[in-house]
Amino acid sequence: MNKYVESVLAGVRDKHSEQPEFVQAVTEVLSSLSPVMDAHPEYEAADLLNRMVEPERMFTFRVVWMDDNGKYHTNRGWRCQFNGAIGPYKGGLRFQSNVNESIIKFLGFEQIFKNSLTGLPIGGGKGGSDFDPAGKSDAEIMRFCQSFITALYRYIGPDVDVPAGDMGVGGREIGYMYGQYRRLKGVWENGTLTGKGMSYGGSLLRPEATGYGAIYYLQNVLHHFNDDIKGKTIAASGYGNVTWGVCKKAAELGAKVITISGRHGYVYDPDGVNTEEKLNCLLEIRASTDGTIKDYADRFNVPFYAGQKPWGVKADIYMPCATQNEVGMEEAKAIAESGARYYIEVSNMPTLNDAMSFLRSQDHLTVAPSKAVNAGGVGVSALEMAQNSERLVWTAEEVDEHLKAMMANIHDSSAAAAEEYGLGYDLVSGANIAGFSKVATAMMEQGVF
Ligand code: 2IT
Repeated sequence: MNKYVESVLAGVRDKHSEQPEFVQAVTEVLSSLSPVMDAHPEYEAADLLNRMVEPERMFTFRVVWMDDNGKYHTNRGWRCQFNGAIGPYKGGLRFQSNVNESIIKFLGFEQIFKNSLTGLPIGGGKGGSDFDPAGKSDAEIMRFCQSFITALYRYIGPDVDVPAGDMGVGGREIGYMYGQYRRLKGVWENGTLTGKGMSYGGSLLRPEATGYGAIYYLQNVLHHFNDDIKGKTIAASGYGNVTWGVCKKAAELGAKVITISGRHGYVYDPDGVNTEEKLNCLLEIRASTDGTIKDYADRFNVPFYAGQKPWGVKADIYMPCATQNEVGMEEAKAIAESGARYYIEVSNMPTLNDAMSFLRSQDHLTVAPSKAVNAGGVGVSALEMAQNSERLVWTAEEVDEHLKAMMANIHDSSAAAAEEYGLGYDLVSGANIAGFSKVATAMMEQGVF
């Protein structure tokens, strides 16, 4: 490993030992950058890597809200404005009880390179709260969102920082946040949030974009091997917005998603999650306050494996779509033994470092990284910003064309970056190098700060 990369990594591990997810994400990216640092000594001279692993700014704030019984609750909110070298900070908000500084920083760090890969002018950011939306009424969600944005509104804006959804934050939450933002600022600045409803400036296809983009990316990988998606079986995890989009596009292209999963276990549906009724069932489970993925198994009379993950099921393609760290060493071994040929990460950082190294070392497996595969989501968010600033609405066909071209470009530029450094068809290193290079160039050109 390049000495400079090694020293920066050692520093991050030392300084942030209490932030394991952040250390993991930094390790994954920096491990790919040795050949770049060898070729560009000027980056070390400018101490570029130490600058990149430190957020430009990050803040926490108090979010107080009242439940339906008149009782007060206090949560913590975060926003990390990690890197603004190529555009306004851009990234989602995650509402989940396990959210902490490490998780927000890992997501923000990933977002820098992901957003760069889209080819659009967006910097990296992320935010959220340790608020748990499960079981909350609509009125409670509204009061929480209003309180959250009251604390944050001074620090965001269409040219400053543009939040969006992530886990626990969908169209409903974005609506309540935009309503409060508009009330506080008294201006029509709908480009300050993305993932909006269509009635006030949302983009067609934004809900589908992450899942559709992942399948388009997969098609590019298959194309590289003269392979085709038609007839393929896909083992996926999760059952949220991203998994839904993956199932929908896979079905349209003649592939079958045969597993989906939740906290309590996984569903095996050999016919595939591919009818309108099945796809809608996912949406219903997500929208209900007490639904679980087992409801799907009961309704469609397919097996449910309580307490288990789908890894090891026989499938052509694996697509983890649930959350970070869902695949450790044990799961990676099961995946390698399953005979699958493609491991396509979708959720942010689903694979632990050692499991990722193991999977990448398997000759029969092609591995693709989440920061490239799931970039269609934030990419269409950037298209939503463009539509908002132009005060017009693109058709679904126009958005889809852009999304397809974007995913092809992300795949091709990653492959080209790996090739340039003599790494062969290495989509993981390639994505890190391609994403890094644009941000590095912008930082160098803008001087030291
Ligand atoms: O992880 C992600 O890229 C997102 N949650 C979407 C971010 C965005 O700004 O659309």
